[in-house]
Amino acid sequence: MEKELNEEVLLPTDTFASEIDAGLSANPKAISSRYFYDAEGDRLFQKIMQLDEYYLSRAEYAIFKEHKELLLQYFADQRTAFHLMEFGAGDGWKTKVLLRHFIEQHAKFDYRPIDISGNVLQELESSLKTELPSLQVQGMEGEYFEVLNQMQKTDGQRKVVLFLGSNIGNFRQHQAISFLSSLRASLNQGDMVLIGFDMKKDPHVIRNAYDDASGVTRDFNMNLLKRLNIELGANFDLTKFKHYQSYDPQSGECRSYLISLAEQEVTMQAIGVSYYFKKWEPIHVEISRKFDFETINELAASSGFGVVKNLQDTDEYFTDSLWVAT
Ligand code: AVI
Repeated sequence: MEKELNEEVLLPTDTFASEIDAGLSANPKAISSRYFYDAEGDRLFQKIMQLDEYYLSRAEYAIFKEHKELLLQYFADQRTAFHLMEFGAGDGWKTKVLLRHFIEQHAKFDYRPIDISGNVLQELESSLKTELPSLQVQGMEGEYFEVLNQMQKTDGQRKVVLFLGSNIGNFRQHQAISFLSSLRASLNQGDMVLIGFDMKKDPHVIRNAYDDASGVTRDFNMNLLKRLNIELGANFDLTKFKHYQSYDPQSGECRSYLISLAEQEVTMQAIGVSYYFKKWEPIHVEISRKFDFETINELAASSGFGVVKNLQDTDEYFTDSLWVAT
């Protein structure tokens, strides 16, 4: 049954409502994947990361286990003190491999996870307090670049920024270049970034990762419609949409769609608008790009970085690429 609307729900005060409206009024229809992540979306994404089919997190974890010594050598070149910053750290499962090793080696660093959610930061900080009590942690709430820009003004210490999990794959090439160029503008020459890239591979392996047998990824995508029902007073009938995944091995684009199973009209009370769907009409909801070294080099060069080292897992499924700001 649909959640009853309250007054708060009906107020389209943010860009959320207007972006959804623009996306559903467009042809073809599209909604940004950043709207997946309400509390339920966060919970489902945690579940995805534990799926057998979703190899990405395990591959990056294996890279950190294997190469933590080397990473510390690069990060703390000549035993320089550094700030280890992380964009969107989540529960820090992978990063803790590095943090633990750096502490054991008495590296001079502090850890500064950056997130727009104060709750995420609090949970991470409290788990770190228990697991790594001697670690200096300073969670920084806010937009990524705002936080970095503030630090640039006050602090000359080297920064190393982690952007893991192939989050970069959720951007198109021009968006990725613009994001990375903004990142570069917030850094000083010699600062470093470590970026996780999911690589092109057997297309079946990729498709399975985004269309798992137990249907968690389907629920993750469908949750977007639930979110619109709850927060914007929409009346999506979830039985009239299905999740569909495609992968194009040439472009490396893995795409997620929600497909309308019937001709139908959906109304969104928060904006007082109805949207018409043809039978089989898709809403494009996510792009998860897969990379090769050529594209990684092009991204670095176009955004003001030089590639220092590419680290891979033994299957060569995933690359953590270490760049320096030039
Ligand atoms: C967050 N991002 C890197 C994930 C990905 O692989 O594109 C989101 C995701 N979507 C479906 N499964 C996982």
